[in-house]
Amino acid sequence: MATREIYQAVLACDVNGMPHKVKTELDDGTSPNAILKSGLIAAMDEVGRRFSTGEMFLPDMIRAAKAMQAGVEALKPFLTEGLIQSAGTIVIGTVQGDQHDIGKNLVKLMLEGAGFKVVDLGIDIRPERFAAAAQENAADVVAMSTLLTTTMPYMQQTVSAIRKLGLRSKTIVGGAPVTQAYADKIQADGYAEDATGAVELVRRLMN
Ligand code: B1M
Repeated sequence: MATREIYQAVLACDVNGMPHKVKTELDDGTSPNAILKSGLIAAMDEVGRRFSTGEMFLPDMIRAAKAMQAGVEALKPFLTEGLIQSAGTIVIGTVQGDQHDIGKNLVKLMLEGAGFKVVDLGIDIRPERFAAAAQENAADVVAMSTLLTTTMPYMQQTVSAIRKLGLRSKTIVGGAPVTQAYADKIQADGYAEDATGAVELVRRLMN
């Protein structure tokens, strides 16, 4: 597999070596998407598996995440399609109680690359804060990410907080434990499985 070195570098938590490895892989002709999917994301799935089985502990998971982030940073100029015009405003964040932000940052990056203005609230965002930011920025879409099953209910509370203010912002949800069925259940306007899907979904909702 062409992306094997990148995959191994995440598992080895090689933060410093990552930018060079990504550059070498790109120079060899591997596509940025392949590096992202079969290298970086596949390795983080393996990190998660090892964490669940006790083969890897929290400090290692943090270092592996830093290596992944270094990889995403190096790929950034190649993942974006180029900013042309503001196609709309998106407020994005990771929901209350959740500190995972790698996936959320990828979604943000792809949306920016597709020409949207993205207001990134960060992590651990309370429902009222999402709603207030949607109002302040006249957001077309509010995008929520979560990786923890325990924090999924805050998505529902955020949808309610936005509706309570009578805003016209659409709501979208995503993250590993989230499904289309869950999005339907909490009456969010959409669900996307990955960052590319999020861009397609936002484009669809804004038409
Ligand atoms: Co955490 N963690 N973690 N963790 N962590 C998971 C999620 C877990 C599945 C690991 C496991 O047990 N196998 C598990 C959750 C179990 C559950 O709830 N079912 C877990 C746990 C338990 C925890 C802690 C509770 C551990 C502890 O303290 N004992 C703790 C929670 C802290 C908190 O948030 N309150 C914790 C902490 C951490 C770190 C800080 C060490 C680190 C995060 C660092 C960071 O984000 N800056 C971390 C990591 C790295 C992971 C794993 C290994 C990898 C996550 C990741 O970045 N994946 C993860 C296991 C796994 O997912 N395999 C795990 C790569 C990323 C690109 O994918 O985020 O899924 P992902 O994003 C995807 C899609 O989901 C989608 O697009 C992206 C790809 O294109 N997507 C969206 C995401 N958001 C979207 C929004 C959209 C649309 C699509 O529209 C709005």
